[in-house]
Amino acid sequence: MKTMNRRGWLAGLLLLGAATLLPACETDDGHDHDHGTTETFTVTAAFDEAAKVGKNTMTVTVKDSAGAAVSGAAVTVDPQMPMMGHGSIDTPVVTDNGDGTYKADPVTLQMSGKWVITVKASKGSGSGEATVDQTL
Ligand SMILES: [Cu+2]
Repeated sequence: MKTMNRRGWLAGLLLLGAATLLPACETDDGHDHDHGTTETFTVTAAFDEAAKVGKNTMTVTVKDSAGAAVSGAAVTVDPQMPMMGHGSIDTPVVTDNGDGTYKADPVTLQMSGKWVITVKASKGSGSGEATVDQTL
């Protein structure tokens, strides 16, 4: 009798454990069917006006693999002069326009020569990157 009761109690405990674990698994599966995979965003970037030595602005566009605009992404713009091994004196501030485009300001290219601007965007499991070559 005692053994039966203990087994019953243990079985109940196991069921309780399974019941509490199950909803978490279902929520996780239902939330993201591509769990563990990544999506590639298409990232494009262009200067708003002809690039010059000094402060510029750029507009970045982010689209998902279906071509839909991606707003709310984390976007970074990093101008570098690879031949000289230095970057910009300013870190561009990126503002979300809310329509899949982002404004980067200032994109400061403080000297003439070859610049490579690396633009990265990520949101959730998606990410993308673009580089813009600009010689001044
Ligand atoms: Cu330089």
